[in-house]
Amino acid sequence: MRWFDDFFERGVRGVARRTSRRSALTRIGRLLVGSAFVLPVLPFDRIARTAEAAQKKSPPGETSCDYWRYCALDGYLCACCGGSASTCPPGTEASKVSWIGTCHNPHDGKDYLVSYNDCCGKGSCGRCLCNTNEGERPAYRMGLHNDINWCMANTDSTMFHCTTSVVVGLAEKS
Ligand code: ABN
Repeated sequence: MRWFDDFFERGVRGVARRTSRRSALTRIGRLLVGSAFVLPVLPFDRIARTAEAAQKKSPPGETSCDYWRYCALDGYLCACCGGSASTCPPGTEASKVSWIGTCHNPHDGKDYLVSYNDCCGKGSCGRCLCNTNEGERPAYRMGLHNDINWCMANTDSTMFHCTTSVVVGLAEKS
């Protein structure tokens, strides 16, 4: 194997003779400076990252079905109909009866009891229909049933307009 060692030794010595340490450092330096100019203009996926950051900054608001308080809702959001998440629009009144849900608030990690009231007295609002239905039960559990016009119990008008969601308090742990 002596010839093998000699062969490589000659090769390595040849390269060392032809390249000075200074020229090697110059080349490495050029490479580093070049990449500092080139890398920032490469087409990285900046748009996706910007959208992701924007989403993190603004959690779903009152006009989005994903707003945490709307987890067991079936109806048009009153926040899209001239009212707010918890108040009926002018000219309508809250249903005398309501159904309830238990929703998880991602901001404090707790579960809350939420009361859903239909707002009555005008025809269907028709905006922001949400059907989240978490924990919803058929009509044999009326307090958890949402697929019904709860305005039917009101005396002035039984017309359904939209639905509000009112946080009642912390949910009891089962
Ligand atoms: N509770 C909302 C609703 C109203 C009318 C019909 C179905 C559901």
